[in-house]
Amino acid sequence: MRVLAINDISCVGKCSLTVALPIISASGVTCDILPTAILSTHTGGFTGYTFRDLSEDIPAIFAQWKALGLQYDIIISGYLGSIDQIDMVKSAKRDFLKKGGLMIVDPVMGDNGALYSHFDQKFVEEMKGLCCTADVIVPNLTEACYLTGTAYASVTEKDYPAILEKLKKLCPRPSITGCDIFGTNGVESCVFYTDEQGKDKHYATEKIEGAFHGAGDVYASALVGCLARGVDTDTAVKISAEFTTNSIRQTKSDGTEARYGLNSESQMLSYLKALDAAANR
Ligand code: PXL
Repeated sequence: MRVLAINDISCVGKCSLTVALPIISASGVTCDILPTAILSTHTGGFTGYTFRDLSEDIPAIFAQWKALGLQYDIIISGYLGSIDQIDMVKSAKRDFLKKGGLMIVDPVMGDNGALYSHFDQKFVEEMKGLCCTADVIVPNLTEACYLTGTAYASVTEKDYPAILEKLKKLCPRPSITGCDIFGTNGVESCVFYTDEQGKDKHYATEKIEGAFHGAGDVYASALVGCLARGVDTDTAVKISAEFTTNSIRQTKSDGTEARYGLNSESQMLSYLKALDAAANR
């Protein structure tokens, strides 16, 4: 099983490839990478970071990979620095995804109701086009709102099913992370998702207060690991959501600054145990 992760390298801040590569590899599958840019830190909560766009290198990388005849079972794309890079992901799918392989798009664009620096409405429109080429998309609630033209500020929990329904116009198996619901146990954080039979479902974990950077990358990487090992969507969502919540809890108890990313390292073993049990069922 061979996975290609397309994302940036943020040297500091535990997100994108520094999260995807360890988690997907530890899941027990080959993870090759295509770095889209190299930044000294990620762009959320830091200033003065360096940003080297690697777009120029990508045609030659693809040419060599074609000569090698590389083909992937799963391609996952994450942070993309420009509209050109969105086109580059589309061409990676055409040239390197096996017939019947899985295309997963994490439409990284924003959080907490706002777009990250460098992104605008034109980028959102192009990202919608990329989502249309995917089998699975994993936006957070902010990104789901931008992709569906929903006003984030007025969203309540009653709206989540309708947002999921709208996302299905882009892609058959969307999931939305970070959806707060107010149940009998207090506030819970939910993933709303569509399974491989087209049924809409949700899975709730404990809500831990705070804005934790890189949570979406941990969730998406764990989901890829599970799907790559043949785990069904329900179990993959459950394992990935629990791993992410455990990592958030660890980060909070360690007291590290949220912008430095999730301390998921110490939670990896329990993720892998859950994955192994599900994959070998
Ligand atoms: O975690 C998402 C992400 C990935 N890569 C870069 C980012 C962000 C979010 O801010 O800035 C460079």
